[in-house]
Amino acid sequence: MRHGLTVRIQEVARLPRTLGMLHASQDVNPAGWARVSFVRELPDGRRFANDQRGFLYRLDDGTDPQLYANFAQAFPYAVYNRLESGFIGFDFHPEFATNGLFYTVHGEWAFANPGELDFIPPGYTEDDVTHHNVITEWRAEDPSANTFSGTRRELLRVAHITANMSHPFGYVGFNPTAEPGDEDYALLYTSGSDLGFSNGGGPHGNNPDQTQRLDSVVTAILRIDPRSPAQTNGTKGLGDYTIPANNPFAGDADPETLGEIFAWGFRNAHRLSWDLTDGTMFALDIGMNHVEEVNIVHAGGNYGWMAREGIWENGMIRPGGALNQLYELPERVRNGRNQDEYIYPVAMYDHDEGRAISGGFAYHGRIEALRGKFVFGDLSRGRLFAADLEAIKAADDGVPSTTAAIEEILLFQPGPDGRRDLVTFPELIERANRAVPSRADMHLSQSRDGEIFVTSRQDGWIRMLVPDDY
Ligand SMILES: [Ca+2]
Repeated sequence: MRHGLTVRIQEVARLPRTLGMLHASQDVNPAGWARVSFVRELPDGRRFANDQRGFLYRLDDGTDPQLYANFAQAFPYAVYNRLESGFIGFDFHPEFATNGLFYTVHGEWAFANPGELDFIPPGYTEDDVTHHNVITEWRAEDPSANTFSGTRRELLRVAHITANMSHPFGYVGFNPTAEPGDEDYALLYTSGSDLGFSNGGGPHGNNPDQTQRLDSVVTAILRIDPRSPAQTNGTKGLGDYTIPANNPFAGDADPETLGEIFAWGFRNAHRLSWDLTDGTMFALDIGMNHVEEVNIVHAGGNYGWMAREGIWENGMIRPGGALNQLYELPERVRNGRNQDEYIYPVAMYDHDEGRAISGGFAYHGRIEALRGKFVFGDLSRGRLFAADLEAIKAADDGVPSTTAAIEEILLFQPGPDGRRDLVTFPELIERANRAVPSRADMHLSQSRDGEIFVTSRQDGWIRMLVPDDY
């Protein structure tokens, strides 16, 4: 891996301390100051961030956190003891300023839960359900108000079957490049997650039969029109939303395919993003024991899990095989002479370099060194990487063996006498928390003008990558 890039990182805001708020047994990281996972900005310039322990903050002047909505209070069954848990993610409707709509995703305990499930993975019953995955629409009475007051409506509730709430629904978001009148405008995307049917534990984990099927939301990125069919007169999905008529399986007249599926075959594509210049859609997919993936998403595409991991066959689909095994593809498939039914990653790295891929964005902002690159990171180790966007897009060629090269982004802070003091992301967390973090828990978000926020679920800080002379 090349080590040529050095970029300045700058503190922007720290969310309020919620350490100790939950009982230690119900908190995946009791030592964390606050658990930030998303920063989102509105067209009017307002900035928001979440603490997964259950709070949505607005950041006045971009830096001063003030409580906007108490999510924890609204959802008494929410689970907080997994990495992706609590108040996992949120996004605002592109017309939030007038309609007051925003969307959240979270997980709940199934025990004594009165919620009505819209979908149980094939072959299971209510008795097998351990957790619920829930997507909610909120409507602010006054979108310009400083604190939320309004109503909410449940869009979708999907059963989790494995013992742990591993790889739950972990993302909601809108394509920021879609304009009114575009096919993609105001359609809500979800993560593509295997709901733990890989290593989620219990008697129903390690189950390849729950993947590679179109009659299930497991592993699929969904694309929905969040409006109720009562409002649109369109086709109802599994939950209280409308199936977009242009979705790849919406008009196939096949009752065995779900119309809300946009693309499928992901293990845990927990972050999606769009190149703000040309609308290319990316999915960052966390691998099993070996390969972390950057994918370019095409409607109707099958990205391989649990049959493929990176550009290898995963051993789990072989008789007597295991999740941690990889097998070389036949040479004629690897070099693209004979294409199979899967779409392969455009960039990847293995577990010598990291453990779990974080978010990633096509960068066209103010930092010269990063312009024209795809910037992403490793969630667990807190390393930042880049690959040339041109190479990433060229690798979207149907040939598994062609992928873009990756280089590491080193971070610095200005020292005395104009010195550049190199610092790692885990070191920044250690300084903030005065303790060595067990993991970086690093997430990336993007500002409306294309700059990159770097946050941590360990220290509650929101930082930004900034130009040298910031
Ligand atoms: Ca390729």
